[in-house]
Order: sequence, then C-alpha cells, then structure tokens
Amino acid sequence: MNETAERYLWCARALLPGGWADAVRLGLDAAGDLVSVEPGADEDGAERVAGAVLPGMPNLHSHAFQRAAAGLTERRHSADGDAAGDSFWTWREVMHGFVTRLGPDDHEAIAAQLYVEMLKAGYTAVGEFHYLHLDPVGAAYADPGEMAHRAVRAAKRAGIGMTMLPVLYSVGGYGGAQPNPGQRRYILEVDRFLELVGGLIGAYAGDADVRVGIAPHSVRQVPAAELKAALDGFAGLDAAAPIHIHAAEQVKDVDEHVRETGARPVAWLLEHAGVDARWCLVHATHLDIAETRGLAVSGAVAGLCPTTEANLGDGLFPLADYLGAGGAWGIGSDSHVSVSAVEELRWLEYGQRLATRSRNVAAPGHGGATGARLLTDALSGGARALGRPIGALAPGRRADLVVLDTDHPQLAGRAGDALIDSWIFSGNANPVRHVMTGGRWVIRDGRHAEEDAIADAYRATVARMAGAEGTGP
Ligand code: NGQ
Ligand code: ZN
Repeated sequence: MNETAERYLWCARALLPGGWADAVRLGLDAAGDLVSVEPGADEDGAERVAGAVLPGMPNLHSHAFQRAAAGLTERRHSADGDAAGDSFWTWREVMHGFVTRLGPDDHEAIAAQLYVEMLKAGYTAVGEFHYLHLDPVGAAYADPGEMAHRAVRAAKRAGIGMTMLPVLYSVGGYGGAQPNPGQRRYILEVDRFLELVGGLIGAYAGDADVRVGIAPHSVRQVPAAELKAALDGFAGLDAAAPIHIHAAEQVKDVDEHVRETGARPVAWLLEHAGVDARWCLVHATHLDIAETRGLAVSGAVAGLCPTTEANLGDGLFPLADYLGAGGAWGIGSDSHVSVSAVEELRWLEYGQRLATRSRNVAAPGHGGATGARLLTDALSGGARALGRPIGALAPGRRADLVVLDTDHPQLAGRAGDALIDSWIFSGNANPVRHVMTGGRWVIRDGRHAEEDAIADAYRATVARMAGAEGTGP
C-alpha cells in the first residue's frame, strides 16, 4: 500500500466496519488498495458512485471444474431396490468420472466462466481448492503447476482475487484404500506437493491479487503422517498463509474416523493439527458441542457451503451454538450448483429455521438484523480464510466493492441494515450493478467486458466434453 491516494470514489452510502455511512470518500492508491475512508465528505472531483456500496464478498471454497457438471448429477444413480439410495457417495463417483475428460484448456474455460458469474453475483475473491494436478492418466504435466496456473489465469482474465489452495490428496480413502481411476489425477507425494506449492508461491510473489495457501483434502484422503509432513514443510515456505481442509461433511466421515482413531475428525484436528486462525475447516457439518466450542475458540473459520451441502445431503451445521461461542465463518459455492452469495446466506439461515422451527436464528440479539449479521460475518470470516486484505472498506484493504442498485424495486425505500436484509431475504432479482476489484471496475451495469467471449469458450468446452462421452457424467 502506498501512502497517497491517486484517485477518489465518492459513495452516496457505504457499509464501513462501524456500520452504514453517507457521503463516503474512498482514496485508492495506484496498486488498487484503499488508503483513506472518509465519511461525510465532499464530492470534490471524486468519481461518483450511486447506489449502496458494500465490501465484495469472499467465496472461500470453489472446485471450479465442478461448474461444468452442475445439473448433470441430478439423475438417480443407485440401483432400484438399493435401500441406501443416492447419496454424497454416489455423487462422488459421478464427479470422479467427470474429471477424466478435462484438459488444461477446459479447466481455464470453465473457471473463467465461473469467475465472471461469481463477480456478477457479488463475489470479489475466490479460494480455489484445487486438486486436478495430473493429466487424465495420472502423469505429471511438463509444468507441475499447469492446471493451477490455468485457474489463476482465468481469475486474472475475469478480474477476481485468487487464493490458490493446491490440494494434498494422498490415498483413495480410509485405511489407505487404492485410488480409483478418477482420483489418479489428484494424488501427489508430499515432496512433489511441496515443490508444487513452492513453485506457485514463487510464481505469484508480490502479486496483490493472488495468495497461495494449501489444502490437505480431508483426514479421509490424507493420513496423519502425510498431514504432519505437509504442515511442517509448508511452515518453512509460508508460516502465515491459509490452510484449508474438508472436515466432517458426512456422518460416514465421522464414523470412519472414530473407528480408525477413536476420535471424531474435528476433535482430532483440534488436538493434533495445530488448528488456529490460519485454518479453514470446510463444511465442519457434524460437530458435537465440544467440537463446536473448540473450533470457535481456535480462531479457525468454518467454511460453510449451504447450497452444495443441501444438494449433497450433508446435514446442517450447528450455527446457533457456533455463533454463541463466537465462531468465525464464511461462505463458499463449492460445487457451484448455485453461484450466489445471497443464496448461500439465505439458505444458511433457512436450514436453521427449518430444523428448529424458529426464525432469525443468526440475528445478533433483540432487534438485530439477520441478513446484515450474516453478511458481515461472512465478509470478515471469508477474508480471514482467504489470507488477503479484503472484506472491509478500510485503509490497507483491497479496493474490492459491490454496488447495489438502490433504484431496483427489491430495494426501494430500504436503507441501512434493512437494505441488506431485503437483498438477502426478498426475491430472486440480482441488484448487483457494478463490481470493483483491486481498484478496477470489472462489472459495469451488470456486464463483464469479456463475458461473451468467455461464455463462447465455455459453451465450446461443454459441447466437446458432452460429445466425447454422450450425454454427460
Ligand atoms: C470435493 N466436495 O473434493 O470436490 C468434495 C467431494 C470428497 C465436497 N466435499 C469429494 N463437497 O470429499 O472426496
Ligand atoms: Zn469441497
């Protein structure tokens, strides 16, 4: 961050860390960071921004390639008479089959389309939990970072901030199971994994729009010894970067971990992995009360992905207890069955209402606004999980912001927290009008400058993949 602003935005109203403010003058430096935030200021030659200005929303969990499979896994996969029926586990088989057909160009085309969709939905940064490291037969690309670089390239073209989280995926499943053919592309030895991470850190050093962390996939796919080796090795590469892991998404994950180790997975991680504010436990769906409190006090972020968790039949996160314990959390679109910050926040709250037959579960006390609380928690937790200075309109943060159209009928007559509540809990129109990331307008009047070309490339990829295999996964 430079000390001096090179230009100014003047916002009729903006959500600042202390709440809504009028006539806010934002100073931006040449690098795209905020250097000053002055409420009640004169317009004085600044670029005028009409509407309501919010910090851009971090999307802390994405598997970009799954965007192209969204909608293709909604046919029954289990056999008639199979009492268990379809589940997360049958979905997972279909998903593993899908990746056998995806090359680097496909990955980049799908990611670019997805990231434009994210920006239009108000997401300004993404955590890409990336495990497609190897080619379809399980051999290394000439550049081991090929597939990761393609996702970063897509992010740069779209203009979304990127936290690249290369995944360590060591075994096929519990008990050291052999990988199936779909999983071949994910598996790296810890040494190769750390080389990949080191290479990515070097490639994006000094780039304010990219951060590199790591993601041991889950305690199911990474045995304790590999997890420890990866964490030790990563501490020598970057001792402050984010660490993400899938945790306790399915009851079976909990049961198997108890059978193997005697401990529930989140309890085990809290005890053995040094979980702290660098960590993001994605899903963390099935927690007992001790784990709920332990996770909250660890400072880690719970990475909640309500639309995917619903789509996959995972279960419901114990939100009220976790909020009561002061836990941090953020949202992710994960499998991208929905790319909408509104839908993630809305369904997080609705899941709780349905389960508890009550209302305003996330509201912060008497008279507190539910949508506003959800939004502000997800901004701060998401920023922490992505390890970048984002999530607030404050000096030192990236100039990542979303402008809501306050002329839209959905927001008519709304101000302050009622405006956020109305955005999140009324209707399905998208009032996101403009979006800025790192000081650049990337969405203007609801459009991205490259959206037509990006969508054409995406359509060509999907058509080719469908043509290669018939009707889909
Ligand atoms: C993933 N997705 O890595 O894409 C996982 C499924 C797994 C979610 N957990 C595969 N939602 O957990 O092995
Ligand atoms: Zn995931």
